[in-house]
Amino acid sequence: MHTSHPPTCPPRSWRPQFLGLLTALTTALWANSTGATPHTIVVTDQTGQPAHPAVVSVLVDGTPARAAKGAQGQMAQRDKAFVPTLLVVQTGTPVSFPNFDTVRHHVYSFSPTKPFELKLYAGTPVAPVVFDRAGTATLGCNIHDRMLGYIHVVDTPYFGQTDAQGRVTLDLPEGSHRLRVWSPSMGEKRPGLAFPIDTRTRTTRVTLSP
Ligand SMILES: [Cu+2]
Repeated sequence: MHTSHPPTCPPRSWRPQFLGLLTALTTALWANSTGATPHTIVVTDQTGQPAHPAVVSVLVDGTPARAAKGAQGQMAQRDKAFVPTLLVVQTGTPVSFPNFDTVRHHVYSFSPTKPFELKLYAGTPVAPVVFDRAGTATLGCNIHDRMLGYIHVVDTPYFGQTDAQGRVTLDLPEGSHRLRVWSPSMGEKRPGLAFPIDTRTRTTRVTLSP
């Protein structure tokens, strides 16, 4: 008797390869379904100190530049200051400007990214301001000269701000992407510095040149 297997059963020698393929497929599917892996970016300034505050954004091919419907941001005014001092949003995000002070504010920006003016108001202006171009808007108040804030607008949903140690961790899709770092010290005219980033490593360290 030589028919130890039914005719449909593959020869014994095929099985390890088949199992290997199955494992590879399962791994690929698992990676796709989990989507993103945490990646830490560490930013240092030219003096070797942690860069803070700094905005980190990662451009991933195939990702929509504009924010999904429902995105929103908030730039409050509290104790005659912008809170937060630096807000990062994705392109197309409406931002509200609630005033939590008892005095009125008159917020404006002359920046080409988004020139606007919210005339003397208390409470929250009815309409939010939509930030529809990437770049940086410097904010001021006509009443309080010392008020200074920034809204940095990025063409990607992958962004964050460094902490006091100059670190930020983002969940990124696997692959090679483009990293951009901007800090208020660069001024609103500069888009930020570009660096390569690859998720095969867990950490990317970058230094800001002058
Ligand atoms: Cu004010």
